[in-house]
Amino acid sequence: MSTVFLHVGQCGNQVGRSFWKIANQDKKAENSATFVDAEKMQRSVHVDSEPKVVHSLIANQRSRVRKKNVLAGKRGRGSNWAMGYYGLQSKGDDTLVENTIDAVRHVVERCDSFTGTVVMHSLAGGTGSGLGSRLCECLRDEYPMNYLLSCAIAPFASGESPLQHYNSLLTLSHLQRYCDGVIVSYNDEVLKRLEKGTDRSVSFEAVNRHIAGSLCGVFLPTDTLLSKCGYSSGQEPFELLRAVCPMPAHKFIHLLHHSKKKTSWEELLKETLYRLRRYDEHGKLFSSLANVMVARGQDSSSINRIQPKLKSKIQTAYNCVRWNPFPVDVWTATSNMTSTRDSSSVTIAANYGCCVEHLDTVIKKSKIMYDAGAYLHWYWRYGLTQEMFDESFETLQSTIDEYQTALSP
Ligand SMILES: Nc1nc2c(ncn2[C@@H]2O[C@H](COP(=O)(O)OP(=O)(O)OP(=O)(O)O)[C@@H](O)[C@H]2O)c(=O)[nH]1
Ligand SMILES: [Mg+2]
Repeated sequence: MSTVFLHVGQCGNQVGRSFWKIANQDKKAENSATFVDAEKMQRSVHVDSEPKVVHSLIANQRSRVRKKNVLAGKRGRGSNWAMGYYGLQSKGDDTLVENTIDAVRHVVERCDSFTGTVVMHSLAGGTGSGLGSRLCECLRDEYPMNYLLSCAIAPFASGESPLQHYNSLLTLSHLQRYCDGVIVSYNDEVLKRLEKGTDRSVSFEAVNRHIAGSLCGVFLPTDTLLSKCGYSSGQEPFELLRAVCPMPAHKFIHLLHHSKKKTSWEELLKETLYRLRRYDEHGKLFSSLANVMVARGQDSSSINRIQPKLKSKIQTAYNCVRWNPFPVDVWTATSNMTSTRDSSSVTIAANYGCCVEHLDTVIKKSKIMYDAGAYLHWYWRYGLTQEMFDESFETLQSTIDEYQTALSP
């Protein structure tokens, strides 16, 4: 089973670079048709509206990216969702969508069995958000029976761009409509975690390594899902959806990842859960619909003995809903490439209530600007209509309502 990875915009490609650095070191991933083709080249497509970042991916001789899977436009989309979604018709940059879908099609044709697409992109950049949304829409249309999973990066809350709330609103509502699952990584949350215990400033590269480590934590092959003959059939990215998305309308997945050298699994889990945000800003406990814990490290098979204890700790920390009789699944892998040598890692994927807080903030901040008519002319100029904006507000609000019903005790 094979997956195609699509990296969109600067952020999607930079996080992608860190992701592949880890994935390409994992022996099981290297031999799994999920990630690479018969010639060991990545099953990945890289697109940006400007050339610098994507072209640097193939500058390296040992790069496993196929040159024809790298697509670049002529100029960036100015942090404007509408410009990314509709493209620059008059500037000869209008073929980016078609060319990207063509490139994905060629990668799909090289797969014996194509399972689905993983899209990595930011929620705030014009390309990552607008072109990312458009590509998800086209992929759903082109491959209606295959999985579509978005890995989206949420911007820092303290204003990077005045358009970031609109862009997040429009993108999140598109992802809710067209994707089967949406893993949201929050730049603020990752930065805060990495800053703890250090007085040095944390680089974007370190943030990307952490995000990539958590994605690899759940995507790389596990021993739990190996076939009987010991071959990885590569179910992980989409088996995750089966495990943590018990209802089709509840698609938002949160990742918590921690690694350490030489420690017991109980201790590692304790330290991981210590990093979990359990309460919202009003002091109300978040809840979770379903979780998967992936433990990676040499003696991970020893976990079987203590599984019930670990599951119970996760169930309590995440305040899992009562109606789900199996709210925690555990997968293990003996190899751990997500961090330094000899370390073990725990990654927990959860369909967690913190997404409601994020969606609610995006709606509220966008609504204040929208009602004042602020910055809207930038969106009308590139073809966005008022109906699309109104639909996006409605889609996100009904997502929140559905979550609140499912999460209520
Ligand atoms: N974690 C992480 N976030 C990034 C990175 N680069 C940009 N971002 C975030 O992504 C958002 C900006 O998106 P970009 O990916 O730079 O923009 P783009 O998709 O290329 O779109 P345009 O440049 O507007 O055409 C901001 O919220 C940044 O904080 C990165 O390498 N890592
Ligand atoms: Mg850019």
